[in-house]
Amino acid sequence: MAFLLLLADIESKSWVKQLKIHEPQLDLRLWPNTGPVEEIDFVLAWRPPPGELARYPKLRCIASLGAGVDHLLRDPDLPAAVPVTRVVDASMAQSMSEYVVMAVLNWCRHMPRYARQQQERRWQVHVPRQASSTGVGIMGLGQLGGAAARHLVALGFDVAGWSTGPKQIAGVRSYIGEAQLGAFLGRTDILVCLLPLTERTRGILDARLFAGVRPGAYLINCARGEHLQEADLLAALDSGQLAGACLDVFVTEPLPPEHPFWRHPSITVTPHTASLTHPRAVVPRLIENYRRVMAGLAPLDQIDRLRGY
Ligand code: OXD
Repeated sequence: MAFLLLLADIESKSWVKQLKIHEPQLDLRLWPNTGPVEEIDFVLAWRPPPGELARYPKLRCIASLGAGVDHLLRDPDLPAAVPVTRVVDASMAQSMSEYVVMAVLNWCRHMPRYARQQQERRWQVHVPRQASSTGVGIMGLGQLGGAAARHLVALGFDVAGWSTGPKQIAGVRSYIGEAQLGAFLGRTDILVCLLPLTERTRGILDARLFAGVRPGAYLINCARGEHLQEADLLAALDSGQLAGACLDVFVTEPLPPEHPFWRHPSITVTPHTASLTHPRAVVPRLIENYRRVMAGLAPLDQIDRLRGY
């Protein structure tokens, strides 16, 4: 009945501490020191090497350490019959909303320009963009996108969302599927990507999409780097169709020093920090799931593998 912590590029110390607080008897193994593989029942994973999870023959649950599960589903050898769960946590939704609100307000209040002006000691006023006449379009209205949309509505923005199915969020106009994508983009001044990464959404932030938004629009991507066609963003910025972008996620992380995004005057880069998973917040639910699985019950927060999230 062992619990494996398999974190490829994350510090494990605070996870171990919280797991031990909430389940003192836990037989906790720290990858790669797994002990006999047939003893592992439950794994909490972040970016495991492909093929690794197929090595545990008695696995009963694979828990993603984040809200996203693309880092698990891209493994062709992921054991087919083992349930996969993701983190569903109010503090992550709050944190993501704060990031999106920060980026939206930064743009509306011209903060990237003022940062440049400060370097030059230049005093020049730019008229703030008004919330009520700024169309914010959120792609993905799940737990994170829905929370961000509510915060922006509360600030008075003209908010719409685009998703695969209809969503009812007060004050948010809902657009559905490919058929309504054009109408959704056509009213968008600030495009926010909070989609899950699936085969259908990979590369979705491309030239065609950028051509559909209002001229001079702003892009905020805090989903996955693979949603974005990087060359198409650079071209849209060059042509002026997009006026700027705030990016938290990248195809290659850490973003390589030679990458053009670092030095681009219209791009703000943050290091995948929009919404971090806090062990203290999410370990109680993980332990609840561990106990459920050990008792022969289905875990909570399971994803649908066919849908991809
Ligand atoms: C997540 C992330 O998936 O932080 O939670 O990227």
